[in-house]
Amino acid sequence: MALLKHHLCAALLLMEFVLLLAASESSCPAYAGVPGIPGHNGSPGRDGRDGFPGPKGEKGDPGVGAHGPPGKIGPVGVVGPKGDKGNPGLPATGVQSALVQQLQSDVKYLTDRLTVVEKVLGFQMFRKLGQKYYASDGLQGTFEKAQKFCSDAGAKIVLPRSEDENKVLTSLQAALESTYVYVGATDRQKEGNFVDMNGQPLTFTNWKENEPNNHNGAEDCTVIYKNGVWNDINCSSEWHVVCEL
Ligand code: MFB
Ligand code: CA
Repeated sequence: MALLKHHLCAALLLMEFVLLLAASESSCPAYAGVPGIPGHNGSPGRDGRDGFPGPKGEKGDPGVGAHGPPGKIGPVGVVGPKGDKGNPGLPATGVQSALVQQLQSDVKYLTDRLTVVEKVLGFQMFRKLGQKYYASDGLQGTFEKAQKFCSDAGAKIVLPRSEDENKVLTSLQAALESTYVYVGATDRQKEGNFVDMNGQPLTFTNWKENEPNNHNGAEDCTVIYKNGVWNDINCSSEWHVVCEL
């Protein structure tokens, strides 16, 4: 069936072609055929050439440009007149007063500690124990020289008040490679009654056996031997100086 159709179409096309060919070559009038189906739009043409420049437009409104970078800081102004005195503050409450007092106490403590630390940093070596520092520059001298050296440094001559403090002092003594270090205990006021530099009784001692013995009747000062025991000594002999802060 399909083959028959195919042959029929082909015959019709051939017939149309023959008719058209005859119409174009003969004199008989050709009748306008039935208009064909409109063809598809052709492809767009090439761009035209640029037109002539148009007339100048009217002036535009002023633009709003982006703000430029900030300018340089101007010169310092003249100091204005002193302002009026402010109104008196409200009376502090009990809590505020207590807080202010605590803060004042804390500031004083920290200031005092800072003063001590700055003094300690002026020495070549030191040991810290609790709130105390034992410090030395390795100086040797008489008891008087030792006392003045420490006083000039804002300190006092060392005096251990416990077994622990005694051990810390001997550790510093080892670092100094020192045999004897002066300590702040004398019986210059009353023979045999050793007191501290404020004239107060000693709360801790570590006398060597058979000491103090006031050897030759001329030993009113005190030194600590490198093993930690104490001995009364002549105040004019020269030994290492350690200060206490
Ligand atoms: C004495 C001592 C004295 C002197 C003397 C050289 O001990 O008590 O202070 O150190 O030695 C034996
Ligand atoms: Ca002695």
